Amino acid sequence: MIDKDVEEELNKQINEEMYSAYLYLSMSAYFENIGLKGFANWMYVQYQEEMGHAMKFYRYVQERGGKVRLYAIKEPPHEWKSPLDAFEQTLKHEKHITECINNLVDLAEKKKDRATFNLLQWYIDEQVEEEANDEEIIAQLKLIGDNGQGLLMLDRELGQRTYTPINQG
Ligand code: OFO
Repeated sequence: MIDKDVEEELNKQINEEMYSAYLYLSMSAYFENIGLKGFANWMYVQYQEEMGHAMKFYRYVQERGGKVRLYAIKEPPHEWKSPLDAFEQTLKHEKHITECINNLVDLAEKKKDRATFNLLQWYIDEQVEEEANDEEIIAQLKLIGDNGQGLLMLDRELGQRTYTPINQG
């Protein structure tokens, strides 16, 4: 049986991941509306990944004999100043998620919950990758500046991203 405090924090994290999915789906719509279909694709894949993150926690809580609680998802923004602004907000959000995961690791350690600690290692690696991806795109967008041709080239590249379902345990 899972510790009640751990269960509660994992349920809150399911909500954080669902909000991440909502945020990136909103960004996907924004990019599509401004004619950047490749960026929209990239964000749509990110939305799918976030749903995978939420469901991995969901499955885990159930498997440990806990109770999943689905809290209300807050409304994400629906407009950004520019593609660079959207990706800077994405990185800021991912840093917040990294902090949430680190807090969960601290709690699992405090409670000597080794199974949860083990699960969280996957999320730690995932956060390193996500922050690196966002930083790379931010650097490219800064180099591109006002160059429309460069933006369209990056749009084509981001249009290649495909979703690989994650193992939900
Ligand atoms: Fe973007 O990693 Fe989950 O939230």
